[in-house]
Amino acid sequence: MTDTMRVLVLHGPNLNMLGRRAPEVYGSASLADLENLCRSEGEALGLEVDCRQSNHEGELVEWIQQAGGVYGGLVLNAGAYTHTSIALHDALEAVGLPTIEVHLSNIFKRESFRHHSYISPQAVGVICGLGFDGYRAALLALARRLKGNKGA
Ligand code: CA2
Repeated sequence: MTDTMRVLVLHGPNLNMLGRRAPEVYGSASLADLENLCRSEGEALGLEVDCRQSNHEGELVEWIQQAGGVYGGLVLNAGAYTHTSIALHDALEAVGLPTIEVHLSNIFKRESFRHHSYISPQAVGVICGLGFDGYRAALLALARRLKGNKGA
């Protein structure tokens, strides 16, 4: 498979806790369930999907930097770093890969500090509030884009 049809799904801090706490906000399925869904949805779309999670900002920065030339695109749920991290913004700008920002919850229905994202200006699109379906939509959009269809 060419690098263009590889997608890296990145999860930021605390998303390893999915399914263990706060099911009313994030659902009851685990991060492993979500990663399995991403891999199988990706396969159906002709994508090879790798998934990683970190609680450390610098590690996420390094993974984004290293994704250049290896992956065709990124799906990024940066967790709370979404709202704080200029470093992630700059890493996305530097790598230049098409990135779809995803949030499980509708960040605009929540506290005002979640309404601003440092990721969005670097993303081709943003999806929030759809739970796991947001990842399905992100992978579909990336697959279509990587195959040369930019949105029609
Ligand atoms: O809705 C999302 O996907 C978020 O990116 C999740 C982040 C939050 O800081 C963002 O504002 C929106 C938090 C992830 C924490 O995940 C947990 C899962 C289970 C239990 C506790 C935390």
